[in-house]
Amino acid sequence: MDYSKFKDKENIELLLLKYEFAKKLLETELDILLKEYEFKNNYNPVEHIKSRIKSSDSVIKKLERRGYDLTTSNLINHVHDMIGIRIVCSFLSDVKSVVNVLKLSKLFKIQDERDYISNPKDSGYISYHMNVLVPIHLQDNTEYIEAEIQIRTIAMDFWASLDHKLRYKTKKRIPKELKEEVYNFSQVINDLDLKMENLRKKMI
Ligand code: 0O2
Repeated sequence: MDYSKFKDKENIELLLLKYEFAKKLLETELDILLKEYEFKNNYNPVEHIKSRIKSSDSVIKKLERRGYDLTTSNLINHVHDMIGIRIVCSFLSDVKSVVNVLKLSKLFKIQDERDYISNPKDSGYISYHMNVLVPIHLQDNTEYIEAEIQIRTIAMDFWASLDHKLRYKTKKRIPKELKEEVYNFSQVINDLDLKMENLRKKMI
């Protein structure tokens, strides 16, 4: 992590520590909520979970791209996914179940939800995003640290990962036909998710 370009770099170490604390708390909370769900329903809707703290390179690129000075307060206010958790589910209906389970949490507050499943992005990106505030109890005060949880199916994850590699962050201008092609593949993915969901309904 290289934050030497930050104007107030002396503040960054403590801030990063707080993100680490919040990430640990959130991971444990998700583990509890999802294991309890599995126990009660005798079914695990989750294929896998990935979590990360955003790299300094990505933070700097994001702030610069949006025209913000490199300061810790801009990082707190404008980088909403310093903590990123991705929950990858098997079927479409599992995404809904997981979202509903997360809404039961008494640990974090939901700050914002973006349903890119009902309303996919123009790129074709499909996923469910939930931004939450995780309380961390420090010696003298309680602070609320933001995290972004992305919930999606394996098919959505497949498309998003390849899209990310292919073009999402490239500086090159991508021809309209290629953008359309990537978009069309997301429709194929969406169709596949619906077909798998129907199949599942017939089988259980
Ligand atoms: P990275 O490298 O994945 O971390 P915000 O983060 O809320 O300030 P934004 O873009 O308005 O900014 O929020 P949004 O749309 O919820 O997107 C946040 C994240 O969703 C992105 O983080 C990506 O991970 C993912 N995402 C959004 N749109 C696309 C897309 O078209 N293709 C792919 N593959 N992923 C997308 P970052 O920080 O941009 O990137």
